[in-house]
Amino acid sequence: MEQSRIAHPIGTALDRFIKNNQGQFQYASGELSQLLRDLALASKVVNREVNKAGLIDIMGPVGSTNTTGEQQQKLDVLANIRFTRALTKGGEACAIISEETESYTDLQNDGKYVIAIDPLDGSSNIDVNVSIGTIFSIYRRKTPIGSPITDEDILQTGEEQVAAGYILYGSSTMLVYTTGHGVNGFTLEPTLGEYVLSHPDMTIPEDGTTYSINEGMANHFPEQVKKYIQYCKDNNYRARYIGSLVADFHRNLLKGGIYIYPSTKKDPGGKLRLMYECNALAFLAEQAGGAATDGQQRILTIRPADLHQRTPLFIGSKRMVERACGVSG
Ligand code: AHM
Ligand code: MG
Repeated sequence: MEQSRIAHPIGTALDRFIKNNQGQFQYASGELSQLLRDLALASKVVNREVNKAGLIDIMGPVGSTNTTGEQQQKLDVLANIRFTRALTKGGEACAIISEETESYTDLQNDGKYVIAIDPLDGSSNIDVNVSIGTIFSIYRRKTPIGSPITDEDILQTGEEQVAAGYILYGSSTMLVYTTGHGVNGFTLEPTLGEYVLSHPDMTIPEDGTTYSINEGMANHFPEQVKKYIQYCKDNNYRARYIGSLVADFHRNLLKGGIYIYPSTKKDPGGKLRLMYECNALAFLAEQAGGAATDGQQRILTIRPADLHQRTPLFIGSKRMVERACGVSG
């Protein structure tokens, strides 16, 4: 039987919140809680590095390229190391799928969870002091412990996530996550080094007037998307595009709005990655009362064929997503 939600006052520390809500989780073990704590701890270390990036020589490209041919930034690499280390030490995760590694990492332990992570998303913003984020998805492993990890464990659909979230390194640092029982946001109190509950039970407005899209590419968008952008303009909507998915998503979650990265002539399959960028945000969006699709189907129902698979993304306020996809209006 599902445990009823415990009301928590603003200011509750993340650790306490996780502990008190442990019973909501159907597997009723402390392991998921520990996993969330490991991710939170690693994010504090990454946050420290992000914040001092201007002071020491860790900015700029590291010289290698990642799996999708983009140049890796030093902070991307560092963030990947920090999260991988925390998850390895923690022992609850048996495998990690990361934007920064070609194949998944088999941690060769008895962990029950598979993590998909974009350790530092918004790489073009790292060098220019603009908000960036970490995105994570948590799955149960499917195969028995002790047997080799297989595609069945790795290539799960978004619907199979047991928890997901992001960390936004912005004007303040926030951790927002869901375990399928609503969405809660925590702000890092820098002097205490603690995440405290600041945004309980987050819901996204059903409709909004802000649209976020890289409009410079409009000539290459599908007709339906061009039509929707025109609709936004005709209705004097606000255009807001940071170019950091977590930051754009977070603003729209709080205020109402839509983020679109459609297919383009250059990237017919879209640009964003299903497994470690879109699925987590889609889970959060739906939990907050919003929607996330690829234009036709719910993001969470797409069966990945590849770790680094891309997808178009329409995400945010429900009415806006429906209209942008031509379902209404
Ligand atoms: P990245 O994984 O290389 O950082 O790319 C993902 C980012 C998203 O955060 C952002 O919304 C999008 O790419 C911006 O792309 P563009 O510069 O094409 O508008
Ligand atoms: Mg990314």
